[in-house]
Amino acid sequence: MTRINSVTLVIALGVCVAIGLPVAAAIGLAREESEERAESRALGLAQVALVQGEETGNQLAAATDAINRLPADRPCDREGVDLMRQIDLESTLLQAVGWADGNVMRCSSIGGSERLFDLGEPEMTSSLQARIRRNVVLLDPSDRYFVVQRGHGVAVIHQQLALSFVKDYPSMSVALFSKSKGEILMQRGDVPRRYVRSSQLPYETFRDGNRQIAIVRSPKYDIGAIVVQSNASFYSYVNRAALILISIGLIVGVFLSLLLIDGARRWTSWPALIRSGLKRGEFELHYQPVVRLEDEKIVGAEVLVRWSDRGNLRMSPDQFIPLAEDAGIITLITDKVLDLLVADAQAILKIDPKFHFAVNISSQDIHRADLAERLNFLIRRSGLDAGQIVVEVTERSVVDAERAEATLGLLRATGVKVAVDDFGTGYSSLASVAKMKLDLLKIDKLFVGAIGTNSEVGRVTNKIVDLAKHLHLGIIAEGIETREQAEALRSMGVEYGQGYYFARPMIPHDLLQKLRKQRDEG
Ligand code: G
Ligand code: G
Ligand code: MN
Repeated sequence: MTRINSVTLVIALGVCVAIGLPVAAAIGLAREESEERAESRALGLAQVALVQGEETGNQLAAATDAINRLPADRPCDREGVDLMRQIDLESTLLQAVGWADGNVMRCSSIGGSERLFDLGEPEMTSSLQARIRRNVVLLDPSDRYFVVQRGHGVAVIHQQLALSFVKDYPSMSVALFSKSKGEILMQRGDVPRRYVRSSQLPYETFRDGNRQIAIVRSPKYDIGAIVVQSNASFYSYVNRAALILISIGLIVGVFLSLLLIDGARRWTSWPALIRSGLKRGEFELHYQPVVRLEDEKIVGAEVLVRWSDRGNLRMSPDQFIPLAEDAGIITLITDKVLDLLVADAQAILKIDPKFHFAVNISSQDIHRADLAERLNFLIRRSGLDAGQIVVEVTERSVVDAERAEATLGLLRATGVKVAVDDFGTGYSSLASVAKMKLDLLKIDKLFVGAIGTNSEVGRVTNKIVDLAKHLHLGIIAEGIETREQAEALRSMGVEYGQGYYFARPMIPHDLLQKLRKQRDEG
């Protein structure tokens, strides 16, 4: 038990490691790759911002040049305002244009010549003599505009228009700055001023803690663009993904471990339960009558073990027989069956002294040295003739080993008959069965069920019967459920039959009653 548990633990750990390691490795790689990517991505975005800034500069220069060409004595007459509206319409990055004298915009594309706007003092003057105001209120008091003035020409840019593309990158901050002043002109997100370094380099990238910074500078205008990729939030995405993946890995690991532990527990405790069930007498025998097809008289029975606790079936033999085989304790069950048979047989023999018993044994029983001895014991104690005992071996167990041949030889020397059970469901050829010098062949219910179905299997049934007769093997057909099947088998020359059509497996009491009735009817 403890050994199994530690084995289970090791397997469970192995499963966790097997799942956890690749996940962790994948995340490590993703993280490394994401650092490289952060750099090139930030640089690329800074480039985009700069191109946008330069294009704004181009439109601004063209607009202010045109406005500056207006006659200085009457810039705000109809032609002047029409020109401004025309420029406004045609420019994609300018919100409005106007003509200013000092700090007062006398006419504009938005206010015509009627409305004046006080622009306030310029905050800075660029190296190209552009006067810059960053927070001008125009029509709506809640909006702030970026206003550039060259001579009399004024161009209005919405604070964030030039940078609007970054809204698609939530972990990114971007700014346009003045190269000569080191001042931030406009920004989206938060770009600390200290990152805006003065340098002649066209571009540079650097890291600050877990932030990736990229700067590009315009060769044409007094502007540069800076992008701050806040890796913290970028990595928090990676970390979140990692967390999810690792959790999934762990959950799967734990789940698999539980399955393993559960499996191991079954594996360890079922044999224990079977052992204690054997000790407590929870096993009993049922008997399924075997009839002679010719007259449908019961001539014997297949002995079928049942595991029940005070009448309640604990587990079907289809389940516990394989479990016992895996655990290597099937021989204990076989011994129990033989013991129980000694007790049951005596009463049966009193009614029918020639009654046959067919006992199922497993492939492990065949490899026992003491099987023949156990059968001899049964013979002595029960008063049965050896020839009244049929040992049913499965097809696979007789064909696979040389040792099987030796044991079967010993068995036949005691005089018991040997039958191949479930014939046709294994892999053996009839020829290899013939070599084993068996006595009987049990045709599996699969073939019996196919009788009259005009199927391939149905035709094989005929062949098996023919070959068995050719090899002088007796035949028992099992799983007979209908009169048609019984008749068809009889007409093929099959001697014995077994199945629900005649009788189901029954307790000894019922078998005795049936046999008494048969005897009394003559
Ligand atoms: O009738 P039943 O459902 O019991 O049969 C289920 C399976 O269990 C069949 O394949 C049958 O051969 C097998 N079986 C029944 N009793 C025994 C037994 O005592 N020993 C072995 N080895 N198999 C048995
Ligand atoms: O493997 P073996 O032949 O020992 O198994 C016999 C099994 O076949 C038992 O489970 C028994 O209950 C079952 N059995 C017996 N007669 C019939 C039958 O007529 N039809 C079906 N389907 N099963 C049967
Ligand atoms: Mn059987």
